[in-house]
Amino acid sequence: MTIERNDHSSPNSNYNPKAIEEKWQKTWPEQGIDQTPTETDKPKFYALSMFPYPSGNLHMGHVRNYTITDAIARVHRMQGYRVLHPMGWDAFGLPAENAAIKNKTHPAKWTYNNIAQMRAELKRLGLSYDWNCELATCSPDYYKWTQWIFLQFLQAGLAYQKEAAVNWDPIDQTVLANEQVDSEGRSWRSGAIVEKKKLRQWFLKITDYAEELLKDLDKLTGWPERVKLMQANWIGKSVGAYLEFPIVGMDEKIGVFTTRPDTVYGVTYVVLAPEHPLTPKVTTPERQEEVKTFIKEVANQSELERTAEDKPKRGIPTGGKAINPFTGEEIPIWITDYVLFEYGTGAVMGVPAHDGRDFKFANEQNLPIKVVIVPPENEDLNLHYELEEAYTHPGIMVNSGEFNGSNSTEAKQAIIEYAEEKGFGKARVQYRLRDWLISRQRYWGAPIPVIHCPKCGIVPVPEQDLPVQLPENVEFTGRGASPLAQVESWVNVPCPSCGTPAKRETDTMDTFIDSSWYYLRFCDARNAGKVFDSAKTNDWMPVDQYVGGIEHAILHLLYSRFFTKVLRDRGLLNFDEPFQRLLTQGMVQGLTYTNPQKSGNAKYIPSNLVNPNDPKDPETGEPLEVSYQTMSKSKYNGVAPEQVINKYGADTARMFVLFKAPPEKDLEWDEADVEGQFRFLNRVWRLITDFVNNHSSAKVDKSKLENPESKKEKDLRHAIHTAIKEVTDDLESDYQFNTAISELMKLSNALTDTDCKNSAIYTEGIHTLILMLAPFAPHIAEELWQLIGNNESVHKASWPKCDPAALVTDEITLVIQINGKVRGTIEVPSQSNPEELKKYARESKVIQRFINGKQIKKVICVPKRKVVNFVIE
Ligand code: ANZ
Ligand code: ZN
Repeated sequence: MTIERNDHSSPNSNYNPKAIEEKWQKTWPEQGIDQTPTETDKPKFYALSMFPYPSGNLHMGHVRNYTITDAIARVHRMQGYRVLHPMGWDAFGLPAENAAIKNKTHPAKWTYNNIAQMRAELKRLGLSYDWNCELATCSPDYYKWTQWIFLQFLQAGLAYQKEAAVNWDPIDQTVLANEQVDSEGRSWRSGAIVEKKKLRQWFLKITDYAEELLKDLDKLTGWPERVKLMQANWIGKSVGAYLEFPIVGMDEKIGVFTTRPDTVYGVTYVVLAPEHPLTPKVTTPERQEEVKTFIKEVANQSELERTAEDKPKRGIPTGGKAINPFTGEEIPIWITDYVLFEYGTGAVMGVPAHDGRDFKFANEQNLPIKVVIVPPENEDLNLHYELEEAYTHPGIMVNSGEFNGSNSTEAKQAIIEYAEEKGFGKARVQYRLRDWLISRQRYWGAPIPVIHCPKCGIVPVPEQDLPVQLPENVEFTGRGASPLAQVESWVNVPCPSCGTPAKRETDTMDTFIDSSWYYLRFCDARNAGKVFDSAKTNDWMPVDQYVGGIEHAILHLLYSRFFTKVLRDRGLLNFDEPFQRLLTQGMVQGLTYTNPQKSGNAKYIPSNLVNPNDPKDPETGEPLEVSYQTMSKSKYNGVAPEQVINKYGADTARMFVLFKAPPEKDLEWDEADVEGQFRFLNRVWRLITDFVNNHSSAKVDKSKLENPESKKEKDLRHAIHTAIKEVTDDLESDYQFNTAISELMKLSNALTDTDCKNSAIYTEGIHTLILMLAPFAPHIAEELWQLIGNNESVHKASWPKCDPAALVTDEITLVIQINGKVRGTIEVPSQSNPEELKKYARESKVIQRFINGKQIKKVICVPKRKVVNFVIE
């Protein structure tokens, strides 16, 4: 394979990234360099970036994410793996629909235009994607299978419809999952304060997998601890008891979930969530009005408002009474806002002496406080001592009938057993995780493939009728129900089962469904007859390295893990976890000018309006604060990838984002450092063009390498192989690209400074530098590789191997002591580590002679002073 060289790359010209990058971006696809190999004799490596939402433009966060994954993919190819490195589009979702309302363009048109634009930008970065596996979740040949998977869930009893109080986003006019409401009770997308509304909705039963999703976090040894912790907290496992409190004058009982059955003798009231079906039943006639008013008030509060720590707890008595089955005592039944209907049983036993929240509430409402656990050191201080706050720790039980004197932690189990025996309770495990609400009243998503028949109920769309395609002629108003509901010709269909006139489901699926399985489809992206060929997907999966933003630590990763487990249980997959290793890359931050004087919201000033030497508000002249903050449009601190590529080339942009910070840390965008990388690539360019002009042998004469003639040659070879070792190690230990690139700079300096430019070793050094530059700056590396006379692509070449012999430069003198006294010296390789030094010393003649059968008690090595001391009897 020969490659025509154009003028730009003649050995005498300057580094011209634009020409080089355009040339190779055209040539590589022609040569099929980035295609996924089909042979299976090599170990596999699946490198994946979280696929983007096609918003229209690439931002620096994308550039960083994709460059990291690309470097990882390229290194693995050179290290002998067959690599799958795909890219696609998370292409359904609200912005397309909002754009449609605003600009009167169809969401599909808007989306595909954006995809085309972003694809072109991605291509300019030299990312080694196999574009043959490209997919877009909004395309019918993808969402056909999203729908098919939904039907798998339906068949497995894991998809169901129920009436639910849902999170309603009043701006986007849609329902949101709990995960899409932030900690302030706002919509993750529109920022609106989320309201509660009762609607019939579709759910996926993720709670069936709660325990496995929690337990299997232990298998994810390649995940950041903090992400695993976030998932564990989200799943929120609590171990405790279910206890029943009979209601006075009724047959029914109030079931509560408690993590502290050991406090049951201290219950002084029971609380129902206002929405609890028992609330109206237990309420006495004279209290009905007040209770109704209270229920209405609470209904408008978000979960967050109801449970906020700093807010006073509100509640009222219902007039009804229950009986504590352990004591036989009558206790009042209350309703409060802080007891949530959706958690546990929606009812709580109030133990003010031992629960902080109950303590506050009881004090405010003058409810009795009864101590049943005392600190171990205060055992005799029992009964009615005045608590200043709830005693929430374990201790010794008092006022607790036959359990008095027991250790409260140990008594938990005994109390549960007692309750079980008497028939008023049992052990219970409770998860905070709720079922996943997946229906959206929106157009631009995959239609839920079911038909509602007045006779048969919910009927799945038969597989041969998939996909249920989105109708094209739809009016986008952005109001109320799904726009699909207005398209009568689409909605009205005969029931597939009995033929009766029936109606299609008009809700579409949450887009997080689309992204919960795309990584499986990439393994067999063009399969028209199946969701994927299991053999292929089982071969490539799990993803060996997944790279993406920390913002997906809960939602996307938990849902994907859930999907994998369900599809495994449906017999489609043979593994438990989708992502072997996870790298959450840090944010890209830009220089941010803020005027803090403005009351309320800080005012951000675009940098082009500011003199960096004297930053002032251009309007008011007030001094500005300068900081680094995550790049965003609203802060005017972004840098467009396109600008950087136009000015310096993609290779410089790539080198900069890899060099500036370790991948998981935040990165401060700094033009001076970008220029630094550009200068480095220019130096490499000159170094190698000089080499070509003066030498230009592409082959390394192996026979001359192993026996360097002079000390200088030896030193150079040492520098080369140290670089190989260091770069390889840096990549193996959590992809420390920043230090790897520093090592390349050192190697480049060593090659520049050396006197032995005519030796075979120098040629080896030039080769090594280009090879190791290739994953980071793929275009310049390819150009230089060809320039020194290679025909095959550098990206098909093998990663250089470190020759350990070359790491040994010369010898040093090691002092041998016995009991602190110098007994002799030996020559040892200078690179030896302390263990090796001890070994050399022990094997030396000096020590053999002196020890003479005596026992060595200890060997002390002081590598800095080059001393080994033997302590003998
Ligand atoms: C009595 C008790 C005594 C409790 C005590 C705690 C301490 P986690 O760990 O979050 O699972 N609880 C149960 N269901 C609730 C609901 N729907 N809304 C609000 N609170 C609820 O917490 C479990 C504890 O939270 C339960 O244990 C219950 O209060 C409360 F000294 O029962 B506990
Ligand atoms: Zn029917």
